[in-house]
Order: sequence, then structure tokens, then C-alpha cells
Amino acid sequence: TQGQFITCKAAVAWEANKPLVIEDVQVAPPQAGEVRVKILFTALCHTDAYTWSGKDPEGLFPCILGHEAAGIVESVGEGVTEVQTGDHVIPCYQAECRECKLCKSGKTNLCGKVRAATGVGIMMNDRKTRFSIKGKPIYHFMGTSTFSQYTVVHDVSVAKIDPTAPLEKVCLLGCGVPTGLGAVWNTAKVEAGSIVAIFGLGTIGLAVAEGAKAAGASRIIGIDIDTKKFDRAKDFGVTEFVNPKEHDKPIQQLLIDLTDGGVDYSFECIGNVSVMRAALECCHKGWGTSVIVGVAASGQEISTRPFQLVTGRVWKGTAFGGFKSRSQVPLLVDKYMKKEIKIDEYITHKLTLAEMNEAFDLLHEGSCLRCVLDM
Ligand code: NAD
Ligand code: AHE
Ligand code: ZN
Repeated sequence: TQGQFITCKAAVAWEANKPLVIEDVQVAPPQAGEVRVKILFTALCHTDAYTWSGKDPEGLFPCILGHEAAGIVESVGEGVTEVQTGDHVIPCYQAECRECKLCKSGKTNLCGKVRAATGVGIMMNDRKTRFSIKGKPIYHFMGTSTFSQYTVVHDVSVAKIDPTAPLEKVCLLGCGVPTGLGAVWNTAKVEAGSIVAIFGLGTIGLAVAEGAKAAGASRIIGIDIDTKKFDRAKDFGVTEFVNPKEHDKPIQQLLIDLTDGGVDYSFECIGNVSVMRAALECCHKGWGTSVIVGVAASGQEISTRPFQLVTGRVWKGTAFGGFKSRSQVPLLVDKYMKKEIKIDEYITHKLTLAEMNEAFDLLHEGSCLRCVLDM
């Protein structure tokens, strides 16, 4: 199939909020600096649902969503040296070129090389898409588009991993689990003995709990409006629970009272701007740091009294947990293989590509963390 178009199945989002349709899609061969990957397993993340809902200012339709996956390189374009046919890989929505101003800064995991193209659903080389249906172009999403049996990604957006790692598990290292762990380890740099508050106990919040436990946090307070989340969260390291609905006091005041003045670190893992404010304001005066992980809809803005920052609280955000994707995703795979991080425990459902719409429905069910689709 090298150099040829491949026809395969993909879930196409034709319009915002309309059920995805399993279509026969033509996938063009990879051009210079591109890699065509056979996707074997993909999970769904709430960011896929967010873009599908039409609230993502970068959302374009029709497109092929999906960004948490694993697969095998089918073929590579001209000049691609770091991966070859047969390599096991995880597509990385956050690229790492190691050459751009951002990569070279040593201050961020964000990469500037292909971001302008991935934000508008095309490939850098010819500013076109590699997906089409009967000649009609279908946009890419986040530079990954993993809801397809074959996808084309930039070579800077693919991490080569241990070929013995189970792809049906390590696909989760494409987004959710690293985001939570890295928010703690790379962005906040939580120290042993810290008091941590986590707003939202989905996959991201639970991975934050796992990371905080590993960092030696003394108290890990989980906050969720769904009490059903609490039991499971204990296994990930949450030591105390608060359901804001069961209290009259504003949640920030309640947490300040519970912690002798506020928490050392808080993490917003929901995407709700009023919770982001509470997460900042429950931080301890002088040093408390709040990390925004949740993605808020187009048009939403955060606010607080500047006095909160004047008096030493710090407001930060994180993308992919601050991990450098191509360099560090393989190391996370190795950590999983050594049983140093969890993955299996986040997988609550398994379906197939044909059941994509059921998988989207599951995202809104409290019982579901990650649903992995066998392609
Ligand atoms: P999720 O829906 O599984 O979890 C969110 C949790 O928040 C749920 O348990 C829900 O009950 C709870 N919740 C909702 N409203 C609440 C409120 N007002 N107060 C307290 N709890 C509330 O989602 P997820 O997959 O864990 O993702 C969380 C967020 O992280 C999403 O916005 C997603 O888009 C974002 N995300 C960001 C990055 C990044 O790199 N920054 C990466 C992945 C996901
Ligand atoms: N297009 C969206 C951006 C959403 C967003 O912030 N995405 C996160 C990853 S979420 C993964 O589930 C991110 O990494 N952002 C940094 C980047 O380069 O996109 C919007 O709202 O505009
Ligand atoms: Zn995601």
C-alpha cells in the first residue's frame, strides 16, 4: 500500500452535534515529513466531545476527531528518519520538533512547528488534507484524527514506543493520563507533604490524584458534584471528599476552613470557569498555586479579584501535563510496563469503531472514565 491511497473506515463528524457516521474514507499517502499510521486502538476524551459540540473556536467540519490512540506505522514520507514501517507509535497532539523557538526555550512543552496547520485541520506541506470522501476533503483534528483506521500525522507528532507494550492500554498515554500526572509533576511541581485539592474526578482528576500520591502529598481532597465518583477515587489516592452541593458555604471558603487557610495546590479538571475561580481562591495566601487543566468553551472567561494574586496565589495552566511528547511518552510507556503508573484502572468500557456513537454517549455517564475502541 506504500505510495497508494488507502480506503478504510473512519468515524466522520459531518456537523456539530450530529451523530458521527462510519464512512469509507480515502487516506492519501504521506508526503515529506509525514507518517501514515494504522490506528489499532483509540479512546475518547472529553475534548473530542467538546469540539464535536460546536463550542471549540478551532472546530471545523466535516472532520475526523480523536487524539488518544496507539498504532503501527504503515509508511513514511520523504525525509522521515525517526520512525519506519512497523514501528509501534502513539500520535501526539502536542508536537515536539526540537528545533523551534518554543522547543528550544527549555521552558515549555508546546511546539510551534506544525500548530498553525493542526489548528485549521490541514497538513503543513501543501496546506491540504490527507482525508477525502469521493474527492471531498475531510479536515484533520488536533493533528491526530485517530477515529480512522488509518491516519496521516506530521513526523514531529508521533512517539515511537516499546513494541512489546499492549496498544489497547497504552493508547491512553496519548492524552488523559499524562495530562493529570504531568500537571502535578511538571506544571505544579507538588512537593511531599503538600495539601492538594482536585476539582472534578474524571480521568484527568484521577490522574492528578495518582500523581499527587506519588509526589507524597499529605492530603488529597477530591471535589465533585457526583457522589458516585468518590468510591473509585480512593483507589487513585484521594483521601477526602467534598460535594459542593451538600454545603451552603462557597466551596473555596469551605476548603480554606478545612485546611487552616487554604490548599498548597489545586487543579481544575472540569472546564468550568466559575470552578476555576474557586480553585484559585481556595489556595493558601502567599504561595498556593492553582493549575487550570479543564478546557472551557468558546467565549468563556476567568475572573477573580487581582488581590488574590497580589497576595501570592499563582494561577497557571497546563497542556498535556507539560510533557515533551516525543521524548517523554515512550518513558511513560516504560513506566507503565514497570507497573509504576496505572492505565488499566482508567479503562471502564471497550467497544468497536462501529459503536462510536454509543461511546460518545458513555462520555456523559458518570460510570465511564475511558472507553477504548478496537478499530
Ligand atoms: P470528565 O467529564 O470525566 O470529568 C469531569 C468531572 O467533573 C466529572 O466527574 C463531573 O462530575 C465533575 N464536575 C462537573 N461539574 C462540576 C462542578 N461544578 N463541581 C465539581 N465537579 C464537577 O472529564 P475528563 O475527561 O476528566 O476531562 C476533564 C477536562 O480536562 C475536560 O475539560 C477536558 O477537555 C480537559 N482536558 C484538558 C487537557 C489539557 O491538556 N489541558 C487534556 C485532556 C483533557
Ligand atoms: N481548540 C481549543 C483548544 C483546546 C485546548 O486547550 N486543548 C488542550 C488539549 S485538550 C486535550 O484533551 C491543549 O493542549 N491546548 C494547547 C494547544 O496547543 O492546543 C480551544 O478552545 O480553542
Ligand atoms: Zn484529550
